[in-house]
Amino acid sequence: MTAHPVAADSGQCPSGSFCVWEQSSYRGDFRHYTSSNPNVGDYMNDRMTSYWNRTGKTVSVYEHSNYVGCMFTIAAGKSEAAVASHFNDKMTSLRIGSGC
Ligand SMILES: [Ca+2]
Repeated sequence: MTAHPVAADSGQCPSGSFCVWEQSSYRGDFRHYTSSNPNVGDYMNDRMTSYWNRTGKTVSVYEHSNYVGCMFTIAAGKSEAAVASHFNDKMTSLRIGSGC
């Protein structure tokens, strides 16, 4: 085990994107989004565990498709190495540029 703080790879997560990883600490399967997405699709559906918001805007994430079931709002620049357990592996849609 290491005590080093974990940080997302800025090379993997481009500026201007909302980045999502399937594992904690910005690891595992990865997608990044530059616009709102009403259904992230099978690859990332119900899998988000860590994220980094590099859009420069507020992002909101939802448990269901079409922005139904607000989970939480993410400020510009914020990242989390692991979302709260009750939000883990649930995100299905995301909105860039607005909270919920
Ligand atoms: Ca879901």
